Amino acid sequence: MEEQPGIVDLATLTAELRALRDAALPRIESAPDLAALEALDVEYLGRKGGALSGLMRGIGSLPVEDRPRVGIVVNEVREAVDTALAEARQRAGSAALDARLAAETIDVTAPARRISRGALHPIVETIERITEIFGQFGFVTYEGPEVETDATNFQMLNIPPDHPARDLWDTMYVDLEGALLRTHTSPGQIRVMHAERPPIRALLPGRCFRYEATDAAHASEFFQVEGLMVDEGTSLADLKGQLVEFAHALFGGGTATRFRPGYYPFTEPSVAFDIGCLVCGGPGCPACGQSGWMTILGAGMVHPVVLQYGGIDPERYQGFAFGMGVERIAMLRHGIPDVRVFLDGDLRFLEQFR
Ligand code: 2NL
Repeated sequence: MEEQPGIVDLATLTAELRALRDAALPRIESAPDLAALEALDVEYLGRKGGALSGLMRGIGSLPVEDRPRVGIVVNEVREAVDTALAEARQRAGSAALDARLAAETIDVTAPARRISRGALHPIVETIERITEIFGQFGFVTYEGPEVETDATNFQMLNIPPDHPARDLWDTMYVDLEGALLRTHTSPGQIRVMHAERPPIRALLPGRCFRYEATDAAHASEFFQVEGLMVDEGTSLADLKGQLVEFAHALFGGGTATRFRPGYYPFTEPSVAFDIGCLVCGGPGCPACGQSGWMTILGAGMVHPVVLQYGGIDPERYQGFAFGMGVERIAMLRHGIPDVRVFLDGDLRFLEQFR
């Protein structure tokens, strides 16, 4: 591969060196990018196989006194090519940087893209408000399972099999012996009584299920919040005081309240708790059926049999309990006329609560 250097004289070698330089400089000048410059560097100055190295092999055949002279020319040529390469590299480098800077420009004055912000569902927001208020009275929030048993959903709540009161809850059953979808969150309270000892202040929000024909007031899935307080000497006076405070916190301090007799198998006595109609404040209103009152929850003193089923001695402890439909509360707070919108998932509805 190595070519035998031919016999050359000083003038020829000098001319060839200068020709090399004169050929290299315009090519360096017009190289398009750093990669092309790298290739030219190797082509002209490469230690092995570079054009300059090739010519320098001729130096050995010159007379000794000519060698330093040609050395000077070699250095001139190398320096000229080297300098041209360095300058061209600088230009190509800053051109590349300029191009990158131009391409990556950020306009800090451009308007920001709008962030689509989520929000709590009105059911969730209402549950949070209710648990916040009762939290201030010392109630702790618990959750129970949605698939329950006949024992905890009915029997331990003083609703035996074939009891006529079962007609009040049109139950959805699970294909598993004794299992059902809870019709209220009360079975969760039974679980709390089994897990804790008095004093108990428990709040139980959650999804419930009933086999219903759906209309503006009924859905087969809905939410409840139940409360349970068990302690020595707990009385109906405690129930009344805490529920009135709750109504004032949720609907405003001036809200009128009343208790009426009610019926539940798991409480005795049982009551219905009404607030003065928020729409009219008096009789003759379509929102409250002309009475001027709206029922917001049911409550009562926990039946002694239910305390017993919960493992609590009814001779020593008494309790009150209440339950409210979350949709109903949310509808009153936001003026929503139909329960079906809560589970439709229609963004036009949900976006109003941002
Ligand atoms: C309603 C009425 C109520 C209860 C729920 C309850 C739970 C236990 C013992 C006794 Cl473990 N009672 N819960 C009591 C009275 C009423 O709910 O209409 N809710 C929507």
